[in-house]
Amino acid sequence: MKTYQEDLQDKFQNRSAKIVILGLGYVGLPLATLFAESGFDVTGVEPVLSKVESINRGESYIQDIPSEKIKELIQSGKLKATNDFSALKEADGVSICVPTPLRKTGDPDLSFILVATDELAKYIHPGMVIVLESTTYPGTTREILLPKLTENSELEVGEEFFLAFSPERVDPGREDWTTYNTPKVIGGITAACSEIASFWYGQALETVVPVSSAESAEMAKLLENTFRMINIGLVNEMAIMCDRLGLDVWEIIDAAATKPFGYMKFTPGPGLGGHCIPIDPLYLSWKLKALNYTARFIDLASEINTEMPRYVVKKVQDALNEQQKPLKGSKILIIGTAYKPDVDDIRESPSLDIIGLLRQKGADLDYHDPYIPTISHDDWTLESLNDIDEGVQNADCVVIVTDHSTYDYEGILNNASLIIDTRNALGNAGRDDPRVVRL
Ligand code: SAJ
Repeated sequence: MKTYQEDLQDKFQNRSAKIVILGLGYVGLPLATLFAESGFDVTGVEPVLSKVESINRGESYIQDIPSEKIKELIQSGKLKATNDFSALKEADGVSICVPTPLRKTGDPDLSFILVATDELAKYIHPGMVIVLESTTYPGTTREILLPKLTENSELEVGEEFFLAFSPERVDPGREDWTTYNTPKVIGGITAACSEIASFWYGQALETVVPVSSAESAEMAKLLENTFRMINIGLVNEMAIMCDRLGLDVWEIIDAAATKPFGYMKFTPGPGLGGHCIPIDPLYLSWKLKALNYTARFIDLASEINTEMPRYVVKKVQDALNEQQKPLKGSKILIIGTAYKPDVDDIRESPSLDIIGLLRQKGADLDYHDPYIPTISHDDWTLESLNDIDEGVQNADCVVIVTDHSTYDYEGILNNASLIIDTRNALGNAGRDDPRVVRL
């Protein structure tokens, strides 16, 4: 008589295992297509009906996944989408890829994980592997998911069902490192959980990195993104210090980056955007606060990064002041509003704070972003300008907030009367031009 683990191993090996992905966002959809391409029957459970219908029509809404790939997998029957959680009834392998944002209070918002887990608890059965991918604080898998999954089922974890954590490492817009070839860390509640979850993912991903526990996998992800957030905070503070010293932070960063070892280049900016880097570390500091420990590096970096939009607005105010122009009533054009170059995502983007602050000070605002046609935030709504050249010519001050690669920076420089370049997008041409102020 085979154990459940052995039976699952066979099903993963011969592709008869049924896969369900909870959440078809920038993590879940690429993962679903990868498992489907590797031969599994995959069902994506997505609560937003318009997304379900889009997938079933063979249309992708995720930048990194072409519609042709979705269409092919839908037509082959390998992939389908639904908003009905009962698809879990037949599932052998389940990946949970739901958002883990922050509440307004700054505390972790696990509501999406709780909904997914409650639905899973209805359909859990012997011989099921469940992998949580959503970034969260160490202990979530064991302390939150495990009790909910066993309270009514009395199933034995590591024997009858298997539970693990595997951090998503999707970098939206990146083409060199994809869901397939980015090494995947996986840690289970028990050794058997690590083994079977790693075996499953190893059927579709290039490299799987098993670790000893779910907590190790949860913490590895937080280390990765906290590392990033703190180093960005450091380099933002370097920009502030260089400004005080009258030094060119961009030249200094480039000089430091010539060191071939022991250094990693980060660049200052108008603040920290995206749904990962500004948020993930706060899950860690929140957890440690509950253990009476203050994660000082995280708190300080978060404070500096959060202050950068205000720092940029002061640069705008001071530069207009030099031209005897009050900020109030001045025409300001924000160039680039997405949270980073060449993506169509505006979540947590510093442009939102910069626009809000400039509006509060009475500036007459426009923005241009080819990826972001309209922005509704707090109490304001703006549409992207169509004609950037006209916008640049009419503006008293242009603020480059996101340096999309599609912009004609030479043209912007030639047509503008004043530019605040928060990304050094103009390079040395900006350094030598009196109309350009850099961070
Ligand atoms: N930023 C800076 N200076 C830098 C780097 C980034 O100001 O030197 C800003 C960006 O403009 C952006 C924010 O920080 O507003 C986040 O940038 P990011 O490059 O970290 O981009 P993300 O948020 O897409 O980060 C993703 C992360 N992926 C996941 O969390 C799954 C991260 O782990 C990756 O390391 C990162 O992509 C990457 O390598 O690009």
